[in-house]
Amino acid sequence: MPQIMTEQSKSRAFLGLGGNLGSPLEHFRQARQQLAEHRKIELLSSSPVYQTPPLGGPEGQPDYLNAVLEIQTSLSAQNLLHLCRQVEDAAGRVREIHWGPRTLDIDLLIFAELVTDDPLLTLPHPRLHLRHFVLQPLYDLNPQLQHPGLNRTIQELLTQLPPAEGITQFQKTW
Ligand code: A4P
Ligand code: MG
Repeated sequence: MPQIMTEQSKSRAFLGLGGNLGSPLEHFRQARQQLAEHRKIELLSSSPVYQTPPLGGPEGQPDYLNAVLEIQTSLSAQNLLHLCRQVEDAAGRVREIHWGPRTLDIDLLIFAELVTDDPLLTLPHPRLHLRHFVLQPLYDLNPQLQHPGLNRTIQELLTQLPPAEGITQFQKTW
């Protein structure tokens, strides 16, 4: 009897990691491991980790670490966001102040070619094209990647921004 194909199609996605409380690099490592262990996720690559000055939020919050993961997944975008929320919670994330300090934030930056403006899940991430701390690690992974909404490459978006201030590479591999 012919085998019925049940495998769902896979999407490539880019996840932004950010954190500035506790040991963000440890939280990044744990998050990556938890995601990679999920049976519907395959980890493709990890960008270098950058140390970045805080954008917005309360005065005097510590610098952030930021990085990007590239994955392939058969999860839907909603289910992936839900999983990321669980991974944030496992890192002790507490939501108090808007853009306030956090142990771990995971944003869905790009999910396949999906473009949505749902406030619960906006894709691509609505601020990604404005932020060095997102574009630089995305550029490291794939400068020719197309932003599905703006139809520009990551390289084009990065060169449109004013020069980055205060962003340094913290660790190339982790
Ligand atoms: N949400 C909608 N679309 C998405 C998406 N594509 N990915 C909703 C993730 N979440 C998305 O998220 C708030 C709401 O966004 C959720 O209900 C989710 O359904 P949150 O993680 O609870 O809160 P947040 O991260 O504080 O809010 P927000 O507005 O997403 O903040 P951002 O844009 O992530 O910015 N400075 C530096 N240097 N580095 C940073 O990483 N991060 C922020 C937070 C500010 N300044 C920073 C950094
Ligand atoms: Mg967030």
